[in-house]
Amino acid sequence: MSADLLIVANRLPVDRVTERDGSRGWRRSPGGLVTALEPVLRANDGTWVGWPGLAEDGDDEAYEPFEDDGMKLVPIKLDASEVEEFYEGFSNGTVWPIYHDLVAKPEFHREWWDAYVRVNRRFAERAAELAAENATVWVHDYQLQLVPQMLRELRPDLLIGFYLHIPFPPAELFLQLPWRRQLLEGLLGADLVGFQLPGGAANFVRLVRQRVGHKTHKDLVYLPDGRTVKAAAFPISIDAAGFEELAAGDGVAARVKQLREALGNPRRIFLGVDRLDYTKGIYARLRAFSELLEDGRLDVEDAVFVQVAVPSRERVEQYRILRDDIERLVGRVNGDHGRIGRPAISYLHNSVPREEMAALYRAADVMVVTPYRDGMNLVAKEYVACRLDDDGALVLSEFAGAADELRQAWLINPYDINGMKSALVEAAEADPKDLSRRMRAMRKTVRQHDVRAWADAFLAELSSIAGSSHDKQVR
Ligand code: GDG
Repeated sequence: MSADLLIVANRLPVDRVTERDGSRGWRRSPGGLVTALEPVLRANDGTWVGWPGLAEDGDDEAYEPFEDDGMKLVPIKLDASEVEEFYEGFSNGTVWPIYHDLVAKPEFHREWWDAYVRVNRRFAERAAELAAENATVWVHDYQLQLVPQMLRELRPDLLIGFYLHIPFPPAELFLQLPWRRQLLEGLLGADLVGFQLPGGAANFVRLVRQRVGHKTHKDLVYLPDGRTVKAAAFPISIDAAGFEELAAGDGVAARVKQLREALGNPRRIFLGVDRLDYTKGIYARLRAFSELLEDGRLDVEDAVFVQVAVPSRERVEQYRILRDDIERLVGRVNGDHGRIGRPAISYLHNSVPREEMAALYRAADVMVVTPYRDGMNLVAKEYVACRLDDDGALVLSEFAGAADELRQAWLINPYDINGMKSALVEAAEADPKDLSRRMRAMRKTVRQHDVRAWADAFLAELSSIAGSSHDKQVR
């Protein structure tokens, strides 16, 4: 197998499942990234390299390369200690909190770092084996920041792009990392390093200049070996047309009615949908809502908050503590304010199918997205795409990447509970004309900048770099 385009990401776009008859198979895990990359992969006879999400379990067949609906997939094996040290440890216990403004305290463990290096090398070696001569390799996200450099050492002929889905922090935070220099050098193995926002790209270039000592000019880094690395922003998006189509389905419309009825036909439904993560600000938003009930500015007779909290990283202690805190709060608020058959907060600790997501988006009068820091936040864009009648209100944190584009949302500071409370009330009581003006503008933005445009822009920039270095060689 030799590929002209290789996607290297921590996770494969499929989950391992056990069928009723006991046989093992794969199920496509739906997500924006697969939707964006699938057509590009098909057109270029591409291959996706990633971890299938299992701690090694003796199911050897799970690690054989295979095809799923025309996509070539190559699984990478992690053993149980690597899942703990590389994935839960260094990726989610060290890098994740530092890159998200230290919302939680990061831990530094040298054995976590060793596992991170080891697993990154495994990904790089596998990619080096699979890539055709002069192929393009697109590496994704914070779990694999060393892969670009490792891969370049093995295969200098490749064109390498890297995309970071989460924020890239300012120097003051990044410099805490004992392995800061190795991480910067790892990323510099790429020809193009993509970020969600221009601020992330600027943070990266500044750090490279100040800490690694390379010359830089605007978004370019000049390496001593003559190579140039470009750092630029490519804000990610969603399959807008796909969501519109889903939301327009008959089943979804019927489900919206059922949902409203099941909630007691309240005048206003507030909605939050997030992975249960401390960066998402779930606790603060539920507290703001509960204070509005206490203050009498909202009443359970006409307002309900639906919160879907998708289980995430459940073996990491901070995530377990967060879950307990949120669930204690939900219990208290429902105990204090709920009535029989009318909870104040309808809380689900579960993931829901895509159609149900679309129905929830359509049913919600106010979508509440309040992260303390978020690379982009696709939920905000999905809500907008599903508002086929140009109604509904979006309350959105200034600290989500999406706030750069969705300017017509009610933008809030999630640390300011009073400000958040006022925005929730204003959004719930807004004039329909105002809502429609705002939503029309946001829908236009999301439609114009969908996930295909994102992938095309990144890959076009990467191939223009190939073009210019080729010119240099020819001259
Ligand atoms: C990272 C960055 C950046 C959620 N619950 C269910 C479900 N979802 C889907 C949503 C959405 C996705 O998961 C979540 O994406 P977000 O962007 O909101 O957040 P992260 O998971 O933190 O993603 C983020 C993103 O990468 C992309 O670059 O935007 O900033 O942190 O698509 O719809 N889907 C289904 N059931 C659920 O219960 N089917």
